[in-house]
Amino acid sequence: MKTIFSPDHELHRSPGELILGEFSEAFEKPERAQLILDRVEDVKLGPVLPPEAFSLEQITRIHTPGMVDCLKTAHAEWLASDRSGAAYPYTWPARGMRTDRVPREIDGKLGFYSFDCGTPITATSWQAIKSSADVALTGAKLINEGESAVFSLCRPPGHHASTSQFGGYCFLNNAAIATQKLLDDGAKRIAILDVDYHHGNGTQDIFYNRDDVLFISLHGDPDQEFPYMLGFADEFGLGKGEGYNLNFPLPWGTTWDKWSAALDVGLKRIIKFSPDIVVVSLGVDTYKKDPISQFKLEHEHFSAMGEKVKTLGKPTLFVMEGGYAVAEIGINAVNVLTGFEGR
Ligand code: SP5
Ligand code: ZN
Repeated sequence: MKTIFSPDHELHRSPGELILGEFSEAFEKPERAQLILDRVEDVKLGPVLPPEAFSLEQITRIHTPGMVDCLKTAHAEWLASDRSGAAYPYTWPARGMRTDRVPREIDGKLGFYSFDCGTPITATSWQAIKSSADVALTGAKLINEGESAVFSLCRPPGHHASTSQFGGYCFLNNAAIATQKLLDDGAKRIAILDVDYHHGNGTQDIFYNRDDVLFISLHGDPDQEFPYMLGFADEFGLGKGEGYNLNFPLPWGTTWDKWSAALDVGLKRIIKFSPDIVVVSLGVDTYKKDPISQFKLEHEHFSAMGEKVKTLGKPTLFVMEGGYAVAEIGINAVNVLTGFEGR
């Protein structure tokens, strides 16, 4: 299958994040995408193509113009307020506070448009963020043109980003943006299968009241794991979206047996939905050696995962999300794709 990739991802490099009370090296780093690309080339997955540049209108189909503008201008405003380094939010609208007005000052604005402090914006981040969305959109375009499967090697990732808040290493929701384009170009129903270790809170929220997008997510139980405040089993969707959201929160230590049993239930729901296209939010932080995660999947399980997704028999867009066991990230991510291809 074709891979879409842009070296622009290197323009986003987080200087660090708060982990266990310490400011530590960021887990979400450029080497991740490079090592996945190396593996794509090693196994000869197929041609590697650059993304096309899409208009911002395709992005504001999902995200608010205010949020997009913040991502674009935050770092310049940060510097203009006599700061240096990357722009980090540090305060957020808490219960009882106003969310009907956008703060004017940069610290307020960063808090308004984000939900954590692990997702800093550097001087060149926007170019990487925009390219990552273009990588997903180009994948969507190729699916529309008849490809049966495409790998959008996105970085930075996207599934934590909602319509108006970035966080969890994510700025724009690449999978949601691609999904909306597929619908805009004629698809009637899309299923998003999110296999990242973390709940795709942004994607869920974006499509929560819609019945044209089925969102299925397998992830660390939010009682134990980031993002803590969404991703429970009783979240089924709202309004006409009721019944089109399905979460499988799983405990620390989950092995392939339990994980794949949940996947099988999710796949059955997808079959019943009968989507035109499947979008996979492909995180490989379920790997047993992932430094921030607690599932126990092994290399061969990623191949088996791809084989199972293939049984749906639908055009499939794979959108890269998380995975932080950097040395083995290429094997794990590409095993899903070669498993899908039956090789
Ligand atoms: C796209 C994606 O996978 N985002 C994940 C964001 C997770 N951010 C919170 C990380 C918390 C790490 N917990 C500490 C474990 C250190 N051993
Ligand atoms: Zn993750």
